[in-house]
Amino acid sequence: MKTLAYGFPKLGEKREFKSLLENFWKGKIDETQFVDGMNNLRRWMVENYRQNVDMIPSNELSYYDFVLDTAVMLSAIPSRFGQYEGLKTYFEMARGKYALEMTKYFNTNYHYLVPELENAELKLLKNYLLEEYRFFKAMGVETIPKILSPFTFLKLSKVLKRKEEGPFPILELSKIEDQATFEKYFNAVFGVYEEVFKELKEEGVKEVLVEDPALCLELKDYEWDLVEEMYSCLSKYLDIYLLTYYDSVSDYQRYIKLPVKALGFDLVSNRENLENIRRFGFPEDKVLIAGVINGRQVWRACLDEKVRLVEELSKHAKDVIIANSCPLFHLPVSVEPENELDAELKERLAFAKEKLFELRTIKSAIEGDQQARLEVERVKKLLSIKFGEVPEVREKVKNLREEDFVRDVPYQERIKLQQDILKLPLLPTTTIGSFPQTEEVRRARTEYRNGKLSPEEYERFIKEQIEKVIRIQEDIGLDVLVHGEFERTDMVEFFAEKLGGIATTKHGWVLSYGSRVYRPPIIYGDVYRPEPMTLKEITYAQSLTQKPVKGMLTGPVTILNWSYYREDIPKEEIAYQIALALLEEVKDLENAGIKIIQIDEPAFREGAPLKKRDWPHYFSWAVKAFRLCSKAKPQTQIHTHMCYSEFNEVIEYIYQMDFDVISIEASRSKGEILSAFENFKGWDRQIGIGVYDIHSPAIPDKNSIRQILERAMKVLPVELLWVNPDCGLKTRRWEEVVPALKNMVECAEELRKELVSV
Ligand code: THG
Ligand code: ZN
Repeated sequence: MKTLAYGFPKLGEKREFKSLLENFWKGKIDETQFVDGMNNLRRWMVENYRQNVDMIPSNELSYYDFVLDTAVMLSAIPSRFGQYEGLKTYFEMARGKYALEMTKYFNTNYHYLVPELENAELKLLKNYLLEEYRFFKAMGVETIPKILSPFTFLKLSKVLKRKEEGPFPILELSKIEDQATFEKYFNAVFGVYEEVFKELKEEGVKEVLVEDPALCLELKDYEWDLVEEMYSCLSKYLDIYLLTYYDSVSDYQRYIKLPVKALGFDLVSNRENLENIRRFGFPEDKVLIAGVINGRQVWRACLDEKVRLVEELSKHAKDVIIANSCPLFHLPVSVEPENELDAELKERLAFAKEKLFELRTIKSAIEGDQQARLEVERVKKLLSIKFGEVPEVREKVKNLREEDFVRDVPYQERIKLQQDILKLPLLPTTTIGSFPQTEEVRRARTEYRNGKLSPEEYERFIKEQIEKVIRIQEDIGLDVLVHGEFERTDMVEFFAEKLGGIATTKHGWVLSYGSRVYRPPIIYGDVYRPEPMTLKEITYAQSLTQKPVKGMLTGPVTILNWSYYREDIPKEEIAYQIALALLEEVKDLENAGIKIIQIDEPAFREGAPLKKRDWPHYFSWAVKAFRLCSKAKPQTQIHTHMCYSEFNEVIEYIYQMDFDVISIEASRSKGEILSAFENFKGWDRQIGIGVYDIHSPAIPDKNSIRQILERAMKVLPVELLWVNPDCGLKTRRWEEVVPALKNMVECAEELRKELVSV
């Protein structure tokens, strides 16, 4: 019996990955220093594997995103980037002015860059697998190159439908929906993979790890046909170890017949894979990769159960490999440095390093190792003790009734009451909430945390920042203001720190995209609000201006989806607990005279399971959780915000959330999101289509903003439109933000004048 692990976090113990990238971008280090640093990280990752598991993957350290690497490997480089010139082009594609679109990888908070296929002429540009294999081989380490499958690659890609020239070329991209297009690109992509595999074989490589999570989506027959064809051809070159994750495979019968050496199963996301193995058996001639250690949650595994599970699987399969259930990069590196965590909680946690150790322990215990057996027993006892219960919270959730999820007055009536109070112009302008988190702001927060600034001094500092940002917004001429969120680190972490039942870490960083990191909080117990969370800052901001200031909250679904969460109660119950805590905040804000409350739900879509048949259940509670926390007075205008997801397919559910206004990120895929509203019969909610991409440092000119607004006006009545950037501005600099917003406001004013004079 062997162990395998994959997807170990590349971030490094001290976020070295982030520093290397950012220093390289700033020109503080040159390419040689950059590559040397990255090679150190590569060795460190492999060393972690080597100490614990038998099979070691390579090609796991992408300089930005592994989907982008796959696109580069295939030379799928849109023509606007010109000839590929190494890292320069690579980072242009990732974060340049006309960068690729970014979206979430399946149902996770990891963002990948969406490959854009302009045509089906692809060739092998860079064999990353071979390069990395050689790198480790030279050190005397035998690794198994890992790659995304051609199939999943295509499921994540978009093809170019139409290009609209103009000051800002608008691209109409769409997922591949029809068989002919799919086959055309499949053949092209597949041809390059054959070459990659051929080169590996010539190098003496025997095995390859192929990640194919798209096999957990509901697929069409022709898609399965292509997958079969693909593996029967690729298997001629190398032994394929197939990995699927985030859900059960969608067609067990077809999956187990794939002509590969080993078949991987996620055995923690739900019970379906296991039930299928039990019911239908497992082919004799294949290896079963048992994903038993959860790569997405931080809980220590009940090793006893895992040992028994692997033993059971060994009865079905001749050969079993013990593995993690999905990539480990959803986890921080190690629990060890978390000195400030409650000891009882810390003991229950396992991050990436500890998960590797768990894999090793399971194997050793099965092989009869005495020490491992003692560890299994110790963990079993530890986990049997209950933790973090608050009976009142349970009671409140149990007593919820249908009317708690419904606002008292329907939208068409509410909107009149709201407009009587707010008196907003046509095309009202606003921002999403955060303003630049400057060095000064970060420093003040750090100094406050380590006691260098007293609470009074810190409060004074935040108040100064709020006053400054209110004046700036008034100068720019925005209609609805925000307080800037200077007191907040991350939009989820901030609330997690204030809520009971949720812990935050000090070093638990996880990559979100590129070099951007966040620390997912840990929901370990029943959630409640000990005291108001945002009231002081918002009401202070409102006291400084006649214009409405939005109260800013993060929604229950997002707090839940961007945190690790307990698994002993249903996810929906946790969502309702958080929603009830947020509702208390909404009421406090209303009572303090706040007229608009924005409850952001950027993770609303990504929480959806992979299979559409599971969507009704997920969205039913996700919608309800939002409605529960947003049951405000009819006069209070409820906004929400979403970004970096594929929204089109879930627009019906978004509508059911019953907000008054939504702002939605769309800068890189406007055509697509607008067509969703076009196709939606009876869409009546106000909507702010992001008019520029905050992800890029470029300052949008008035023409490009106007182009987007005019497009939106063709699809939606102008009365419904708001004007805003596509996301929060915290990662931008003031020098970029002020001129960008000025252009935006001027553009809205010009359009207003023209519309009135017609
Ligand atoms: N918070 C969380 N998840 C998110 C977002 C967020 N997911 C989607 C979306 N926003 C994009 N993700 C991020 C994540 C991190 C950052 C920006 C966008 C970011 N992080 C700082 C950094 O990497 O420098 C954190 C540094 C710090 O606080 O010290 O800017 O907003 N949970
Ligand atoms: Zn956003």
